[in-house]
Amino acid sequence: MAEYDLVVRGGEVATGFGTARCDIGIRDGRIVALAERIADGAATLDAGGLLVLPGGIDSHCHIEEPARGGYVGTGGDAPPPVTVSEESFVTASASAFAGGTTSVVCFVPQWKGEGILPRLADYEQRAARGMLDYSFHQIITDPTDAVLEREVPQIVARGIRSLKVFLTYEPLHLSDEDYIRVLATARRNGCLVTVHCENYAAIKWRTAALLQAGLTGPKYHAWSRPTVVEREATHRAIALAELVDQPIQIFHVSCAEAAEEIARAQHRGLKVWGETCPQYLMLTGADMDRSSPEQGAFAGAAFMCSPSPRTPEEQARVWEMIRRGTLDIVSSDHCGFSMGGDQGKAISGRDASFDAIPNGIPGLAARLPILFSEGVSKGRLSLDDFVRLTATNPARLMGLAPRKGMIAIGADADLALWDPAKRVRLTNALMQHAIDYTPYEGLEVTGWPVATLRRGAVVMRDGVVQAEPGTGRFLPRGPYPMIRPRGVLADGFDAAPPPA
Ligand code: DUC
Ligand code: ZN
Ligand code: ZN
Repeated sequence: MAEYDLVVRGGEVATGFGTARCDIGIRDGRIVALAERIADGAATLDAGGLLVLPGGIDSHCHIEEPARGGYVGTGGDAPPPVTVSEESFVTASASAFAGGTTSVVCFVPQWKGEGILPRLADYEQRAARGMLDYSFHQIITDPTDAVLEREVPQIVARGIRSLKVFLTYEPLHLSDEDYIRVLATARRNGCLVTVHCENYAAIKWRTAALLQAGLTGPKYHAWSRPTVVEREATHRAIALAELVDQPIQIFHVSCAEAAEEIARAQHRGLKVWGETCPQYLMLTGADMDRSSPEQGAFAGAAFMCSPSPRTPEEQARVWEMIRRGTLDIVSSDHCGFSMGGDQGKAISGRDASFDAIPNGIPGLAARLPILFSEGVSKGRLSLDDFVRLTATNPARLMGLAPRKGMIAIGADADLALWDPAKRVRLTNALMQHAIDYTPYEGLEVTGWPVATLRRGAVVMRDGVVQAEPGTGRFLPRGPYPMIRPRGVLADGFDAAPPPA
C-alpha cells in the first residue's frame, strides 16, 4: 500500500516565510511529508508552475443565518422582516471552494427574547449539511443573566470560543452596559469578543434627518454613517474592553480613523485586532449612486453594506493600515441578498428608503482572487503577507492553528493550487454562490485558484466543485493563549476573573 493517499508534486509551496519548491505527502487528510522529492502516492496531483497556498480561512461569513430584521437600518415602527440568507451551507461551500477557501467561521444568531441554545441546535444542523469545515461565532443580542451565566458556559464547552456583538442595528445593538456584561462573560469563559463598531444613536439621528429631507435613495446609506460614526464606536469598544481587560477583534474596518484607534490600542499593548474586507479596498460610496435601466436607482443597493464603502482616498489609507499590520485579517463579511425577487435586497420593495434595504454583499469566492490580484500582483503585498492575511492570521486568532491556516507537517491538507498568472474577468457564475449578482462583475484579476483541496480531497478543479454535502466538519475550539486576558486591571481589582 502506498505511504501517501495523495502527493501534490512540484509546486511552489507558500510556507509563510517565502516559498519552497517541494512535494507534499498527504495521508488521512493531513500533511505528513514535505520534501524536495517524495515517493509516489496512491494518487498524484501535478502542481508544476503553480503556487500551493494554505486553503483560505474566512473568519467572518454570514451563511444561512435566520435573522429577524437583522442588518436593516436602524428601524422604524414596522416590525422588522424575517430574512433567511439565501446562501445555504451547500451553496456557500461551493462558492468558497471555487475561490480557494476551505474553512469559515460563521454566525449563530440570537433573537431578542430567546436564549441561545435552541437556535444553536438548529444552526448546527444547517451547517452540518455543507462541505466546508466550519466554526461558529455566537451573536449575543439579548444578554440576560440566563444567557450569560448558564448558556455561554455550555456553548464554550461545545467548542465555541467567540462572541459577536453589534453596537448598531435596531434589533441587535447592545447598550454600553450590556456590552460590558458580554465582555466580562467572555473574560470569565475564555472567549474572544468580535465587535461591529458603529454608533447606533448617531446613525438613527442622521437617518431620520436624511429621510425628512427626502434623501432616501441607496446612496444616502453612506451619508447616514460617515467615518466619525465608526471611529467613535471603535474607540468606545476598545476603551470598555480595556476596562474589562478582555481581548477583542474589531470587524470590517472601513477607514483610517477607526484603524488609528486600533493602532493606538495596540501601541499601548492591548489585545485588540482589526479586520478589513475587500469591499473597503474596492468599492466606494459612489457605487451606491449607480443606476441601471432594469433597476433604476435601486441598482445601488447591490453595493450596500455596513460600514459603508468610502472613497478612493480612504481605500488607500486602508491598504496602508494593512501594510503596517494594524489590520491583520482580510475576511469577506459575506452576507448576500439577491437583487431580484422580493426576499433579498427588495424585501421592503424597490422604492424602499435606504434604511429598509438589507445591508450586506456576497464575497466568499471573490475574497482571495481580489486580494491576490490587487495586493500581490499589483505589488502592494508580498505573498507571505497574503498568506498571513487570508489564512494564518485568522487561524491563529480563532484558535484553529496549527491544524488550519498553514502548510506544515500535521496540519490538515487544506490547499489552494494557484495560478499566479491566470487572468480572469469576474462574473457572477464564477462565484458559484446562491446570490444573483456579484458587486465585482467585470473586474479583471490576475491570479486564480485552479484546484482546492479540503483535508486532502480535491473539492474543486478547474472551476468544477465536487464534494458530497454533509462532509464539512465542525472545528471545535478549546482555550488558546492568544486570547488570554493580559491581567492588567485598574487598581488591581479583577471584576470578572478568567478561568484559572
Ligand atoms: N454588515 C453588513 O453589511 N452585512 C452583515 C452584517 C454587517 O455588519
Ligand atoms: Zn458587522
Ligand atoms: Zn458581518
